[in-house]
Amino acid sequence: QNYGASMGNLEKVGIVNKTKVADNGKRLRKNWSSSWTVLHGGVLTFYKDTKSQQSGSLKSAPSQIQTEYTVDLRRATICWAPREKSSKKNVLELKTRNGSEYLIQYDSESIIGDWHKALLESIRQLNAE
Ligand code: I3S
Repeated sequence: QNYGASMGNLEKVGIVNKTKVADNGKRLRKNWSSSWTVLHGGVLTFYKDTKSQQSGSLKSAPSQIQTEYTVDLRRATICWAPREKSSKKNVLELKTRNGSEYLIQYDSESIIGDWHKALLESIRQLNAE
């Protein structure tokens, strides 16, 4: 995969904190970690913990950077998480059509606000197709 060549089509990329909280409708125990995160073509991809990747090698080829979660945004919903979902600030709640749920968080309000807008826009475009 030529990462450089695909950059032109990227809708958004950055680091966020995330935890999966449900899988197929089943509650999961929270496990917050930071991830390189890519929004592209109606799919949100979280890559494995940036800390473990730094202790490995940042020089590793993109093919060696492991995907943690791939989230199909078709018929997903995104909103600010209700206060009871987390004690953290600036938390987004992403729910997929097949009953998976993720919390996405970043201390900077402008950064998480940009993710919110980008995810809303991506979901809106998928709904319009
Ligand atoms: O919703 P919870 O159970 O209060 O979530 C917290 C726990 O996941 C906690 O880990 P333990 O399961 O080891 O207690 C995490 O360290 C916290 O970050 C979680 O709460 P927040 O409010 O940070 O999402």
